[in-house]
Parts: sequence; C-alpha cells; structure tokens
Amino acid sequence: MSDNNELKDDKKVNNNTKKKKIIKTAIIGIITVLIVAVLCILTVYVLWKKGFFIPKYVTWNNQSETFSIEKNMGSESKNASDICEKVDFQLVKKHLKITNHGTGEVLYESPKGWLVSDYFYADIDSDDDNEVVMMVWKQGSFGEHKPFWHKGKDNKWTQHIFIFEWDSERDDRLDPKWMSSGLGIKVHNVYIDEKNRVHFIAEDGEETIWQWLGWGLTLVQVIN
Ligand SMILES: [Ca+2]
Repeated sequence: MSDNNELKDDKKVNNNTKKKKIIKTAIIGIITVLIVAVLCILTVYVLWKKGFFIPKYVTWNNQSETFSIEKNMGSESKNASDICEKVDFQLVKKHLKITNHGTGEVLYESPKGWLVSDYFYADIDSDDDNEVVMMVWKQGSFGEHKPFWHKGKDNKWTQHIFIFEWDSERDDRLDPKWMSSGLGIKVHNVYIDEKNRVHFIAEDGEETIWQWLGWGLTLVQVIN
C-alpha cells in the first residue's frame, strides 16, 4: 500500500515537473518571439529613418567640383583671393560638403536628415550670379510651420528642390532663397539647361521644364 502511494506521489511529482518545464519553455518562447518582433520593428524604423525605403527610381549622384566664387562686396584689390574664394563641392553618399580649397576648412555640410541626390551651381534666376541648387530627400513636405490646410502628421519622405544664394559673409555661405515643399513628381533625374531652366525627368519618362519667373520655379513646358 505504502509502495503504491509512493509510486503515485512520484508520478505526480514527475507530471508537475513536466508541466513546469512546458510552461517555462512556453514563456521563453513567447518572450523570444516578442524580443524578435520588437527588434524587427526597431530595425525597420531605423532603416526608414535612414531613408532605406526611398523609391528606387531616384538617381543618386556623386561628384566633386571646384569653383571660384565672387565675394559679396566688390574690391579694389588686384589680389584674386580678395575678390573670389575658391571652394570645393563634394557630394558623396547623399551628403554635400563645401570646403575652402586652400585650407580644407569645412564651410557647409548638408544637415543630418537631408539626403542630397544632386546639386548644381547655376544662375537659376538669370541675374548673372550663380545659386546653389540642391535636390534633397527629407522627412516632411514642409518646414517647421505646416500650412493651415495640412492636417495630420508631416513625416513622410519627400523630394524637394532647394535654392541658396552664395553669401561670403555667412560662415556656412548658403543663404536660403527658395525652398520647395514636396515636389509631387517622381523625379528620376534632373538637369539645368543653358536657359537656366530646370528639367525634371520623371520615373515614367515624362519631362517637365520649370523656370524662375518672378519668384520661384514655375512649370513652363511638359514633354511626354
Ligand atoms: Ca542668379
């Protein structure tokens, strides 16, 4: 009788141990799945913040150029360095950097959060002074202040064209002149023609021509 009881007790203990093991394994499994899920969500979020999901039709340019740019104020000096400053533009891995050609001093770097697909140094408003034109992908169609008609969040990745005047009095040299909101065009490529007009070539091959008229870029022609 006593042996029977002991056997029953042993079986009970074994069953309890098995149950505990199953519960422990299940808890570890659930925690592992949750950790993996959180890590996946975090990875996707970090990649999204870094712009990994920007459409594949975008052409990302890499180039380096040197320009001699006239300083703001006219000078009587015959010394070229008093009239112009020689600077290097470097667009590498979606980041634009402008440095002094002689000293290497960094004058300008595109802000964190901007992904620069291309840049131009061209006279976009035809006033005989060149501007710096940047094609930029960034989060949010608008700047700090959303227009009243826009409701909800403004954090989608959108493409923009930003135009800056060169200001040798500024430490960073680039004075914002005209900053577009999200373009709403799937721009595959862009170039500026001899008439200082901007050509956007879209993903589907449609080409639109934009010209500085009065203030800002205006659509002047569509080529299908
Ligand atoms: Ca100009």
